[in-house]
Amino acid sequence: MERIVEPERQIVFRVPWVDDKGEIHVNRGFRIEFNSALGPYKGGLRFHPSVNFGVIKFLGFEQIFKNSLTDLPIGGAKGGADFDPKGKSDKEIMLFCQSFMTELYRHLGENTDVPAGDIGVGSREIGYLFGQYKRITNKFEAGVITGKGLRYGGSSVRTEATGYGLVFFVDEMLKTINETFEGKTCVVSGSGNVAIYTVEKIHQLGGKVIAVSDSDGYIYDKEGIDLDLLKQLKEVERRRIKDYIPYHKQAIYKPNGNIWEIPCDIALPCATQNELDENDAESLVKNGVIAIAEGANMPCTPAAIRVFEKAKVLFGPGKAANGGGVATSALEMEQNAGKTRWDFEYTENKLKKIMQGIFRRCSQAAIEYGFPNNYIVGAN
Ligand code: NDP
Ligand code: 2IT
Repeated sequence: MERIVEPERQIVFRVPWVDDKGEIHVNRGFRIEFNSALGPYKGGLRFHPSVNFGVIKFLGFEQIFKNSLTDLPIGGAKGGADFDPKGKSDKEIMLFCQSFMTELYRHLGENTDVPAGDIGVGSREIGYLFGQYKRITNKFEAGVITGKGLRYGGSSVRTEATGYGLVFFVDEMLKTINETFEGKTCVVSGSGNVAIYTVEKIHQLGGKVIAVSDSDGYIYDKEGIDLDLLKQLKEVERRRIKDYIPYHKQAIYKPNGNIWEIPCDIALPCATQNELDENDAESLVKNGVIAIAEGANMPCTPAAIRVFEKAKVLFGPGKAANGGGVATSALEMEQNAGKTRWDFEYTENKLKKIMQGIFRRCSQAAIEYGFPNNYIVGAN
């Protein structure tokens, strides 16, 4: 315990950048290289104003165990900055990413430390970060960062991986009670990368997602979320979730609304930490929820988890259920090392097998230690 709770290395640095008006700003950058027992440090970068040492540390600590559960050769890390990407122009984002990498590059390497995305960091940011690494080092070292664009070393399915993987994991949990996604009503919080591809896979498997959210509120669409519109609004136009409403008369927007009050069979928190508390858990249980799984990192508070445990509903902890993202990052590293590219179907199949493996390991460990069906104990 003493050795694992102490990060191997903690890096904190200044990130100065110039906005479109010519004003200089200074943000704080972090990289916590927590553990390299199993492979190079691996984990995402988060750009969000709430980022501080504590946030990056808990994420990095979780990442050690998540990565080891995938059974792939990756150590644990996390990083980011207290930078707020909201409302910034492409140029401002680019200048920030370049400045961030101008300091971070010296700590990275395909066999040393390999970042990826997280909240506020998607393929646009990864592209700027990778480009700056390439300029400074004069090396096309593709395996130094994952989540790259498909034309310069990215892996197919990486964009979809966390959401798809989450749904594959839940599908395995449902099998234990002879259930499937077919006909199930689902609520997914957030409307970013993880949420969008969670919705996509649920719809492919015959379930219906009736609500998604952002930090301003949620939308409820009894007809089921219009996925093409959601992608257009969030991925292409970078707009807010309330902008869904003018396109669908039956949909309702609740500013500051609590998404967990909506009755559903399956609840999947996919936004951020501590977004589902004890009261939320009680209302989900009262409304007959059968399964909850964490797409986000630690979205359920400890008190909420106790409510789910008491009610004996299926619960998939994040370090197991959302491991599909980092697992597919490891597949991207494997393709980069082999200078090769796999197609979508092949890669998705690999992801599905990895998620089934994670589930099996959690399930078997839970039995072995006398807590059958407790996937938290199993994962830990
Ligand atoms: P995105 O930036 O793509 O989306 C984040 C979503 O969560 C947005 O809808 C955002 O709303 C909402 N959100 C973020 N912070 C808050 C907050 N403080 N309060 C309320 N809502 C918030 O990030 P991802 O989808 O990539 O990440 C979502 C979660 O999944 C995170 O916990 C992340 O650590 C985890 N995760 C991500 C993986 C990945 O591969 N991307 C892998 C495994 C886990 P708004 O736009 O209003 O901020
Ligand atoms: O929390 C996570 O697992 C991620 N943000 C993905 C990390 C990665 O290296 O792909």
